[in-house]
Amino acid sequence: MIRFAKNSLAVIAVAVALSACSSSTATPETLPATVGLEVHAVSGLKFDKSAYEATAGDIEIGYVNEDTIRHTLVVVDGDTKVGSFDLQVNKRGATDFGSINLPAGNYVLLCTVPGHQSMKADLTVK
Ligand SMILES: [Cu+2]
Repeated sequence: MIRFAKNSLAVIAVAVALSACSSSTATPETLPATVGLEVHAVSGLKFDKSAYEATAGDIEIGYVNEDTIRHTLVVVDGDTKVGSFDLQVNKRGATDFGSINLPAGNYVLLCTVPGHQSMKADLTVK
């Protein structure tokens, strides 16, 4: 009985490892359901959209890397980075997420990796 259980776990572990491996090349890791705003870094040093929208208050932002190199994500208000919010995704399929509290207003999303100035998008919070 114990041996059977161990074997079952091993089979499950292999299945999970295989599915995790295949998903990393095709679909990104899943983000928590609490994520209200999803931003993707795509090839060509850009985000998947040039403008995003969110609802004022605590905003859970998820970041997905569809590119092959490292990218970060910060929120800027005017010239000032907002709080300590700083997401980082190191390789294709990597995800990161975090919460930031924003009052209504117009913000900018940026990637802070040197040379990635083109990774810039508007964030309108209503
Ligand atoms: Cu970048």
